Amino acid sequence: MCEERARMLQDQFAVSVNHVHALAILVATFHYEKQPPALDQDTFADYTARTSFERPLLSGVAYAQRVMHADREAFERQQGWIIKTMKHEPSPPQDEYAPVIYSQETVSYIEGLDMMSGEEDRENILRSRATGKAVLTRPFRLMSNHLGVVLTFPVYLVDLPPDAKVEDRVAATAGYLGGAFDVESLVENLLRQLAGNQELVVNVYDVTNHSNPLVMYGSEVPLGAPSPSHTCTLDFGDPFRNHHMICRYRSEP
Ligand code: WA2
Repeated sequence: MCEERARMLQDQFAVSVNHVHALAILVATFHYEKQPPALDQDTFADYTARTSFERPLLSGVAYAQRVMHADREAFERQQGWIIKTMKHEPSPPQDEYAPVIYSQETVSYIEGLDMMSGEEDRENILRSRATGKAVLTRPFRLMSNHLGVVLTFPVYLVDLPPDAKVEDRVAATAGYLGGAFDVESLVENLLRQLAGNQELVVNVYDVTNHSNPLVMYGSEVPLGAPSPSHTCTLDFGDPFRNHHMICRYRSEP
């Protein structure tokens, strides 16, 4: 029963990641490879709303553009708003910023915010552009106040070979396409649909640091409790992170 739940969660995670990958290509194609850009907030909001069924575990997706400090004034003048921090204060001067310019309506509250102003989001942005791959944060409280993780794909201005050097990747970075896995509410919905759900307690942990497992889903039973349990490994597609699921019966049958 644990294995079945782990596979189901992993599969829904994988299809969501694949679709965010396609959205990163959509931004590269229509925002950067067309002159003038053939994408705007309304089009992005409409397309992401109509394709949200493809991303069952994501509460919303957004695109944050890379803005260097020297270009900040021109960017703000062109946009008609100023870059704010994730605490909703005007951003103090930084070397560079990652303000959200396109967002799905479900996460419209991150519009205009510098995603580099949050520790977890910032680390994700830096790791995604250095590797060219999809990356995940550790579990943390999202701005929705739900426990979850953020997924980030880099968008580059030019096509890069798979073995491109980190400095070339950073130099070619246009922005970041990402979304929030609202694990707390969307995984709850997923597991509720399964038979025998009342008897089984499911917990998911980020075990990247083995001596400090982080709860990603559930909290009712502490890790290492003496009752019999089953552990399944999960692969969410970021080789830097390790996850597993622990299932146990609520009470002895
Ligand atoms: N999206 C939604 N809610 C959040 C969040 C986030 N990040 N961070 C904290 N709460 C646009 O990596 C780029 C999305 C970040 C992408």
